[in-house]
Amino acid sequence: MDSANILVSINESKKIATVTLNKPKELNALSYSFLNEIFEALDTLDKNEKVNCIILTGTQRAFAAGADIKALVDQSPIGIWKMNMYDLWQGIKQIKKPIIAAVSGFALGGGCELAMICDIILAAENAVFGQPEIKLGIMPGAGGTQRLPKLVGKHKTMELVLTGNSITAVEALRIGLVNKVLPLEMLLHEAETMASTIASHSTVAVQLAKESVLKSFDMGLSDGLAFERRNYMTCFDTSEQKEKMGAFLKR
Ligand code: DAK
Repeated sequence: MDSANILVSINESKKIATVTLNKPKELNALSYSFLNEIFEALDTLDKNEKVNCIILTGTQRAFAAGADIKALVDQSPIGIWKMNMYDLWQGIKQIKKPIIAAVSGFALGGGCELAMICDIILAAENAVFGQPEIKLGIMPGAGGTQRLPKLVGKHKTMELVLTGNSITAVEALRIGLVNKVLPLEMLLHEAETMASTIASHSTVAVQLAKESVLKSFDMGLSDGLAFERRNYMTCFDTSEQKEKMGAFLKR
């Protein structure tokens, strides 16, 4: 799971893991093989019972500067279809454990889309977000036109997607794209603190809550509420629910 391109560290006592994208020379450009490595690292951690929450981060200069343009320049539509990158994006979307993106430097194109697939985004002061695909004669292809409007609304999305201009971490916070902006040296510390808090809660409740929130993006309100109700009831089948409620009542 650990390779030169992807560094994985697990803190068993806190039940958190950190996945670091480590291709600094290319600003973590997302080739098919690199995205596959990212998916495999996340998928392995998703199956690891010693981990309850995952942090995804990059280098100081780049979270990820987008898809690898070298691998795209000569592509045909069928070539892109055969590359089947969509399955990898879908696979990352289906990770059950919460993922906190700790973004410093560039999060552009596919890099911004990768951050948006995560459940919480913490940004260092030097973070830069954007969907610059339009400048390359293409458009976002991994959720930029779908997730961004749900996070920041139609007009801001149009501005980002149609101008290709980037925004600072502070602007990303102002429009609701990120949760917090932190000094670079505090970024991982804050991510670890937040991940530890999440990881300390019932594993089942945390994963069912994540699943329920994500369903709100895909379902209408009535179906979403019915889905939520089932997941809510399932929590009552866990020992944690009995222990935590019992402990509260014994205080
Ligand atoms: N691809 C390949 N190489 C990249 C790269 C990228 N996206 N971004 C940077 N690099 C490489 C540069 O070529 C350079 O390599 P060398 O020349 O040193 O060998 C090295 O990283 C450092 O970059 P710069 O020299 O350019 O550094 P600067 O500080 O001057 O500029 C920058 C940093 C991030 C502003 C600039 O590098 C830049 O504009 N990069 C491109 C950003 C971009 O346009 N990103 C969007 C790419 S398109 C799909 C789903 C999604 C997508 C595609 C398919 N499917 C499901 C099929 C997504 C598409 C995209 O993301």
